Amino acid sequence: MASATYDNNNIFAKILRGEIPCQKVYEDDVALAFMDIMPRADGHVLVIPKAPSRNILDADPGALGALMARVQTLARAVKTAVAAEGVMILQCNEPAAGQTVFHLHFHILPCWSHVELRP
Ligand code: DGP
Repeated sequence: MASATYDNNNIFAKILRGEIPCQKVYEDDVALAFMDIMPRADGHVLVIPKAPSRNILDADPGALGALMARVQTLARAVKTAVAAEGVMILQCNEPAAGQTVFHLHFHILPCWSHVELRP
């Protein structure tokens, strides 16, 4: 159930429309992936659906399945690309949970046992 309406002027909607540049790493008909502008780790990538969803709470379950397949593929690729020991998938819903951009997104965060995530 939607917790709030989708705002077409959020930053990721503008990136999808090409109004704001991004460092793109992957794109297909379902998803766009690009480097996070405030990386919490080397290789921090964001994966967003092309379809408008505020967050996971209002996303279509079928569309989520297709999106998660992209997240898995990209997580594997990022882990290999930066020679990470592990990878964290982070996804926040609503301000109380740390969401700051209100278009559904998954963080792909490469991890190393000796390196802490940046705040
Ligand atoms: P969250 O707090 O989960 O809503 O994560 C939002 C992320 O989006 C945060 O890590 C910073 C990133 N971000 C915000 N604005 C931009 C932008 O204009 N470009 C890119 N590439 N990332 C952005």
